[in-house]
Amino acid sequence: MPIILPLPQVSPSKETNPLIFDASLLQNESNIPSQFVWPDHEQPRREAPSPPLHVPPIDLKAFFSGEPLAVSNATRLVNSACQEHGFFQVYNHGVDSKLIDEAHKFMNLFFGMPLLEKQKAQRKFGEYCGYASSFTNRFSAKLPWKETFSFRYSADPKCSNLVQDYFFNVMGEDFSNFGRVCQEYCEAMSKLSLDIMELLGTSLGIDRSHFRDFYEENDSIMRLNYYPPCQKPNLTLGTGPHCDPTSLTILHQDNVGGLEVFVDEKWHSVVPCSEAFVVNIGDTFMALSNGLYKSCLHRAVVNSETSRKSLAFFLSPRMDKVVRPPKALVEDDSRRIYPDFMWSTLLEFTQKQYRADAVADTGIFLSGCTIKVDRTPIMSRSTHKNQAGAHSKSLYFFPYGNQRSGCTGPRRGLTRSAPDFRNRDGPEEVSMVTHATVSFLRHSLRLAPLDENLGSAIVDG
Ligand SMILES: O=C(O)CCC(=O)C(=O)O
Repeated sequence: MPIILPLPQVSPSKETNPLIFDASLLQNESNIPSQFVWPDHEQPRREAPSPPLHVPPIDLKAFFSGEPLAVSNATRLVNSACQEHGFFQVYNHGVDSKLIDEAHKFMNLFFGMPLLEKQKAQRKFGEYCGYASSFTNRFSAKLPWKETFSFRYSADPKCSNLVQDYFFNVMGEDFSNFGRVCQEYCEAMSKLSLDIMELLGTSLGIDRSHFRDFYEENDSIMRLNYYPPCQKPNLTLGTGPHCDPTSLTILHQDNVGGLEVFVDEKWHSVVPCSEAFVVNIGDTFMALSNGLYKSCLHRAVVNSETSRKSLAFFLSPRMDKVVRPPKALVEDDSRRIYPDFMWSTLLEFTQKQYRADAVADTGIFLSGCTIKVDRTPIMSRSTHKNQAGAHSKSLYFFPYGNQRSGCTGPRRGLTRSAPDFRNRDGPEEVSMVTHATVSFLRHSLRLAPLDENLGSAIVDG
């Protein structure tokens, strides 16, 4: 049975030799197509299993009891984990275990369907919602060994049935139960994320309702990840190394294991626990905390025996919210690390111009105020003013790890340092710079021969 077949055109300009990722065929193949083979230095091959990461378990019920010792334990653990790597777990979280089981059950049914059925919900180029099988129609190298199904959730009361309606509209009536379960699951995640925002606010010493209020009407993304078995698991990755551009990720993984986090120059595994959710800080919250809490590089590995599933809820603010740290986090040190921006701007950028899991290797990386493509500076502080046409010494780009957190790329020497720009000039100029520089980035990246790297961080990461 052939594995590589022509795909119907989705985005004509990009598809000269597309593949089809049909898990039912590929999972038994002893030779995987070369497009799934990652470069040597990014392959997960290893003699010994990755050491487990200490991901502190936080008892949310105890935190909300208000009992002083429980509160101080929870905030201390969260504070140190978030400053170090940004990962912790929550248990006693109040989410009904039956709902979680149902979501896993429907996921199994969905991903077990024939490819053509799943493709009814095929994600379109530049969008983040829909079914994607390994992004074979988008990229031609370093393909992830996975299928995903992503959809939007909004906590705005005007969008109360968004998820359910989406399922109905793209998949038809037969999927209304699946849609209902996903709607309920997203509502539970939205509620849980607001609780976690109280915990994060308290741990940062700010008003506990500050972040809860900020995310009250969140406009988030839910993604179902399915990783089929792979006969060459040491050559490929289920999800390439990336940081989440969103605010907070709440992940429920089944008991197979595969999530890994890059800390202290090494990959560490996150041991599954079905009663807990794994929570990690994303780039947007990193900016909101003025860089105090880290968004850290992570990836998912696959194995030869068992398929693996995870459900990821990516909390994001309402599109028009301005991401700006609370005063209490900047008043001692007036040096802001990131400029103001709106989530909608970053989302668009990540969808259209950027492939998160390719950055470590392929040469788009940021160092101080210089953007380099294939190690050639394309923009630096000194040239920025003319090229971008913006009156500023700042450079817009996104938090991408930080030296202090040890979040460096998997290959030594490619430092993912937080941009060394400072906002001392007030919001007006900064927002102008934000727009100008985003346009500049788009322009530059389009000109650069980097088609492979343009894509969706949200979905491909
Ligand atoms: O499946 C996992 O464990 C990780 C998923 C992930 O990092 C993502 O979906 O962005």
